[in-house]
Amino acid sequence: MSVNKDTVFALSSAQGRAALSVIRISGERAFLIVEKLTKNKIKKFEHQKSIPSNIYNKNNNLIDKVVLSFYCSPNSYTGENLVEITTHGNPIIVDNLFNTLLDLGLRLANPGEFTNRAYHNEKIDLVQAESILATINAISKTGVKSSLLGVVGKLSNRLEKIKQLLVISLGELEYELDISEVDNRDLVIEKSKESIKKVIGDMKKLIKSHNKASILTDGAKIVIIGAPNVGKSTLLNTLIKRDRSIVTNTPGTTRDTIETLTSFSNYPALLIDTAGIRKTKNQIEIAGIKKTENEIKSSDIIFNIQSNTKKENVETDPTKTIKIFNKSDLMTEQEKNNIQNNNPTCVIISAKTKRGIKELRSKTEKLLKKKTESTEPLFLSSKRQQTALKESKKHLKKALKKESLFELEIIAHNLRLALNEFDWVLGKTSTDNILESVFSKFCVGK
Ligand SMILES: Nc1nc2c(ncn2[C@@H]2O[C@H](COP(=O)(O)OP(=O)(O)OP(=O)(O)O)[C@@H](O)[C@H]2O)c(=O)[nH]1
Ligand SMILES: [Mg+2]
Repeated sequence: MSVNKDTVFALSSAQGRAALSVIRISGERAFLIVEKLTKNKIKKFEHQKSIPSNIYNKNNNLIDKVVLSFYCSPNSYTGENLVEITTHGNPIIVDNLFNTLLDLGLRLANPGEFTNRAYHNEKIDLVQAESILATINAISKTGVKSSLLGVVGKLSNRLEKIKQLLVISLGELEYELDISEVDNRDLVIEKSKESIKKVIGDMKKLIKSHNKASILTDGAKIVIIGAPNVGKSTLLNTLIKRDRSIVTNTPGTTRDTIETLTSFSNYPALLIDTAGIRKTKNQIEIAGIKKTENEIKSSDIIFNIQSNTKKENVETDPTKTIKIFNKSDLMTEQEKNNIQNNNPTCVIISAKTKRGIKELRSKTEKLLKKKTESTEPLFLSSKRQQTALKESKKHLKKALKKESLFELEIIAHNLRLALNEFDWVLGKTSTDNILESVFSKFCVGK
C-alpha cells in the first residue's frame, strides 16, 4: 500500500445532520486550498490555531461561515499540513464544500488514509494505528480505556522492551560465535535461555490478553445450544425482552443462527440462538446444525440447555459453559432437587415464567468478569498482533530445545526468526497486503 502524496479530504465527523461537521484536508496543497476557499491571502499559518472565516465556491457563492483549524507539518496527525474545517452540520453544506474541493483538484481520502499517512510519516507505528481503530470501535468503557493506552504508545513500548531483550541476547550469542576468543559457550547459552524464558512468559500474557480484549471491544459471543425444543429461542426472547426468535412446539423450528446485540451488566454481548442439535436427514437442518457447531467453536460463553434430566446433551468446554435446565415449571420439587444435586453448578430456569433468569444473568456476569479480569492493563489490539506473537513464541520455544553440537547456532537462528516476527508486529517490516488489511478496516475520514 504505497502512500500517495496528493492532497486529500474527507468528512471526519459522523454522516448526517448535526450541530457541526468536520472536514479534514491533508497534504502539500492543504493551506493553499484554504486561501482559495476563503478568497483571502493568509499571512501565517500557525500550528493549532483556529480562525473563523467565510468560505466560497468557484462562483463566489457563500458555502458557509466556518472555523478553520491549522496543523503544520510535521506536527499534525498525518505529519503533513492539515486543515480541519468545522462547518454547520447540514449535509447540503458539506456536499457544497465537497464539490468545491473536487473542483479544486483534491481527491476524497480512502478509508484509513489519514492514519496510513501518519504511519508512513512515522508519527505512529502499526500497533498504535490498530489501537486507534480499536478505540473507535470499542463498545465498553474498559475497552476504550485499554485501547487508549495503545494509542499513546504504551503497548508499542512494552513490545519494544521485549524485542530489546531478544536483540541483546542475540548480540551476545553472535559475539560468542564470531569474535570471542575465550570459550564461554555454556555460560552464554545459559544466559540467553534465561532471557528467552522470561520473554516467553511475557508473550504468553500478551497473547492471552487479546481474547479478553475482544470481549471488551467487540463484545462477548454467547451461543445458546441444546437439543430441539428445549427452549433456546424462548430463552433468547426472554433475555432480550422481545420476540426476536420464532418459538413453536415443533422440534427443529430454528434453522439458522439468530444474532442479537445485548448486554450483561456492563459487558456487551452478541447473543446467538442456534438450530437444535440432533440426528436428522433434513438438509436444511443439517446445514443449521453445522453452523451451530462453528458457533460453539468461536464462542466465549455457551448456554448449554437441557429441558429434563433424561435426555443426553452435547458436552461442551466446561471453562466456558453454563449448564442450564429449562422448563422448571413442569418439574416437581423432587426433580429439581435431583438435578441440582447431580449438577451443582447448573442453573435451573423457566424461560417461560422467567424463574431463575436473574440467577442466570448473575452467573453470566461473573463468568464474563473472570474472562476479562486481568492484572495486565495492556491488551493486544488485533488478531494480527496475536498471530505474529504466537509465531514468534514458537521460534523461541524451538530455541529452548536441547540440541547437542550446534546449540548456540540454533538458538541464534531461532532468535533471528523470532525477532523477524516482532518487526512484523510493530510494522518495521510490512508488506502491502498487511497494510491494506489494517487500514481498510478504518472508516473514511480517519
Ligand atoms: N412449560 C414451558 N415451556 C417452555 C419453556 N420454554 C420453552 N417452552 C416451550 O417449548 C417449546 C419449544 O420452545 P423453543 O424456544 O422454540 O425451543 P427451541 O429450543 O428453540 O427449539 P428449536 O428451535 O426447535 O431447536 C415451545 O412450545 C415453548 O413455548 C418453559 O420454560 N416452560
Ligand atoms: Mg429455536
